Amino acid sequence: MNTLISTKLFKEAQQYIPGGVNSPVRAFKAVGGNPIFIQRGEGSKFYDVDGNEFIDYIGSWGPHLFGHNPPFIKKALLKAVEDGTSFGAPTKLEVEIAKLITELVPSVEMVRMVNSGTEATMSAVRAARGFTGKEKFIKFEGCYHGHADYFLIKAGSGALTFGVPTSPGVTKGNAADTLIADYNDIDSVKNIIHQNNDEIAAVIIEPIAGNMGVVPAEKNFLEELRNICSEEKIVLIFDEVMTGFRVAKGGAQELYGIKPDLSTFGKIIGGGLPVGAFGGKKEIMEIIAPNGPVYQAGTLSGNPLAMAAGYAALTYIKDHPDVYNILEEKSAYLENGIREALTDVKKNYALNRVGSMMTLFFTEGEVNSFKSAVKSDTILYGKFYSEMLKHGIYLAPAQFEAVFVSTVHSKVDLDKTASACVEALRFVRDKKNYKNIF
Ligand code: KE4
Repeated sequence: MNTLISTKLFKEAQQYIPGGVNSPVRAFKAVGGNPIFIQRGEGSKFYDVDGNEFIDYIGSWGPHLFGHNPPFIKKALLKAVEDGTSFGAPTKLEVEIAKLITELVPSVEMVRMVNSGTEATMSAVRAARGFTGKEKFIKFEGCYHGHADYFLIKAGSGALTFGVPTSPGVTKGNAADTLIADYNDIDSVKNIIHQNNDEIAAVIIEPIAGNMGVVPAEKNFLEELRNICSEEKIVLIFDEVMTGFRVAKGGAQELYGIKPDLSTFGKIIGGGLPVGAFGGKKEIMEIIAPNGPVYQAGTLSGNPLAMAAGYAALTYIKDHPDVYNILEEKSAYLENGIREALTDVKKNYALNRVGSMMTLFFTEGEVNSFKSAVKSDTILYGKFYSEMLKHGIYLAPAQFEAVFVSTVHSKVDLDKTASACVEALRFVRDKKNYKNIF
């Protein structure tokens, strides 16, 4: 595969941008080789600057539920830009999208738009602290909630990929208020609550973890978590930045039938533009400035272009509830193809899927916790990744991530992916000294 222009661009990029990328996971450090630079996307595919075509399964890390550049989002954006890009004053569309989110996600009575998932989770924890007057909060090892200081303690996603789950630059003071529990282990939560008598403002969790790879919460675990938070007057925050509008119209909370006190969103609600949101119980959200004393702000929050793209995406979901049946059918078909490939190479790797998000872990046996997820052979994954790339399949360039199926991945795409999977798994199996390949 010719990647000359990408290689040249990457060399130049590294002179001006840390690591040559604007977000670490894009750098291919976890899988070896150089990142490819993308020229354009269309439907289930995108094309790099050297003209190579790829079936894309990261979909910008989740936003592209309908593939790249869906006509109805493009149309909404082109119309919006005629009126200007940003005003720094309220607009009608902000009211419309807020109403629509509260309609699609019943636990959300009031919502504030922000510009990223990090801003959403950061603001949600601040709201919980302001509402309860307490300072500590619980997160789970392997969950990633963006890069705000107090989340970068035993975090997932890129922090885990690069082996720095607890980042330098995060102060001891910040870390002191972040308490770490074990995912799917309710006793670890109970112990922390018992040890920190009445000092805990919130629990934040990915109800379906995507950032240690896909690891769904067990239903009884989430139910017990909900009950404990209610009893202890701890704000339960579902971080649905990845799962919101991805796994169901109402997100993971709809699948589990559990109502959090606050929820955070991102990705899909921006239709590919920078958007995040946090919302939930009115009694909590009313504490946010300018109504209440908890300050939270953003120059471009509710930006007209981002709102136009997000509103078009959410309106499509509202008007086409069969979207999730289509996603389930395509994703189950792909899962089946990958399982057949695993049978072909006689490997029992864990393949976790919820709806249209999934992860193939290079470890045998069940992956239902952080500890089991990190048993994966990341070097083997990296070699598999590179082989799949050669076959024109673009997966997440890191083991501890999710891949995403869109409504526009065709049967031809899925069949091509499954057969590439057979070839890549055979190659990795037969390459005895794969460790020396990079
Ligand atoms: P952003 O600040 O990157 O928009 O969102 C942070 C975030 C918060 N919560 C969850 C559950 C998330 O998955 C994310 C971001 N996801 C990663 C992918 N694992 C973004 C990719 C990247 O960091 O470049």
